[in-house]
Amino acid sequence: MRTTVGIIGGGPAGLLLARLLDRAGIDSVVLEHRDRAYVEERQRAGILEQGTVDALRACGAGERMDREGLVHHGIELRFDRRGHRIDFPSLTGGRSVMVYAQTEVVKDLIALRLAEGGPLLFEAEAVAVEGAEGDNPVIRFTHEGRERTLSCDIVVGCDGFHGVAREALPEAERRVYERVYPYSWLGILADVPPSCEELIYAHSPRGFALHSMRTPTVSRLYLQVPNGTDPDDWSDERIWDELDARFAVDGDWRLERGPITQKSVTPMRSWVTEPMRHGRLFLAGDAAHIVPPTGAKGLNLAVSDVVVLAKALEHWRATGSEDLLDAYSDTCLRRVWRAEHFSYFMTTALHTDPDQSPFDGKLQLSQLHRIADSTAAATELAENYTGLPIG
Ligand code: RFL
Ligand code: PHB
Repeated sequence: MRTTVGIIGGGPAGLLLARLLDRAGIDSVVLEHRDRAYVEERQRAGILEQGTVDALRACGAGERMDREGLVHHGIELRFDRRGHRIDFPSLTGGRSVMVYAQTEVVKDLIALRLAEGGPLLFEAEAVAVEGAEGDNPVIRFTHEGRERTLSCDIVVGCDGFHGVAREALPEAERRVYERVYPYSWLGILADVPPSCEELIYAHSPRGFALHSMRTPTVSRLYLQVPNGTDPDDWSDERIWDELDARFAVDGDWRLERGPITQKSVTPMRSWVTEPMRHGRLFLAGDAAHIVPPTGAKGLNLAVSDVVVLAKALEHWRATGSEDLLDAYSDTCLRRVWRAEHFSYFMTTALHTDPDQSPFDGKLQLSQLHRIADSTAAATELAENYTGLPIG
């Protein structure tokens, strides 16, 4: 097999890149390790930044999102038993976010690729990238029980945190930056209408909680739990009781309960590998960087990486110039590090570190009050949350 751009991974990064290349008339092949149902049902992100929404619309993948997605103009920060609303449009010159699940973005992009685009192979596992230093890199992969190779002009590793593409970057050239947090998230999906119109990020003496949503009838909620927590140790009743305790406010507010349909635990990590390119191999999305989910940035970073890369590839095909490809890693990393800082900030401001002192707890509350009381501090949060322009 031969193609111009070989894409490893059919998550949001790989699928969107393939769509952007289809639209630019550049052929590509997507290799996805898992089957279609697995990729379409994997529960993950829920918040799309303005730039992500714009990018999906611009490539013709925004039709169902515009019909079913929920536009949100703010979030609530809840602490000291009170809610404080952060209004995005007034603080950012009109920006907002969209609640539209990653599962739905992935379904839309897969449907478009299969209907209008080049090959997308499921259950095709890349095992190695070879020859990234030359003009003809090759992906070795297995599909339908056979070992195969895909020859490419360019290879893009969109294969997530556990992928193989970045192994092809020489050890001596790779730098890794990492922080692991001393807590995880227990996430649930529940068949109950959300108890709020906008997301609630709650700081409480018992730990962090987040109220999010998927649709007007499905709620998504998260609880900070210790690392190593087994979700089976948390009965449905225990989960609702703990959510109740962490969201408690003075005054009228009730958390509606309903049947829990999914439960899982996710560890929290910040992690960046640099550079995001080696020769003809490029990395995008979680293959190059991970953020803790508190800032809702992971999917949005995957989208901004591939928007930058698709433009650079288009420029290279049209002019033969590698200028934008050469700039790719630095262009992306600037945005990546901003999102890393914001995600770290949101995480450490809102979670209770098991080793934190009463002094640390007081500083956290002071920081949260500052955001609630100061337009400057709230603007800083709103600009980061709604996302910087891509490019
Ligand atoms: P993905 O989605 O991990 O996709 C990688 C794909 O590569 C495949 N793969 C391979 N294919 C072929 N050969 C191999 N050797 C392969 N190895 C792996 C995998 O099967 C998979 O299909 O990475 P991508 O595309 O970079 O997308 C990144 C996002 O998925 C991720 O950053 C977000 O989900 C993070 N995230 C959130 N991001 C947001 O922007 N907003 C949010 O609200 C948000 N909430 C979240 C999140 C992540 C969470 N978890 C579970 C980590 C909430 C949670 C709980
Ligand atoms: C989600 O809806 O899954 C979600 C929302 C906001 C976050 C993280 C996850 O910060």
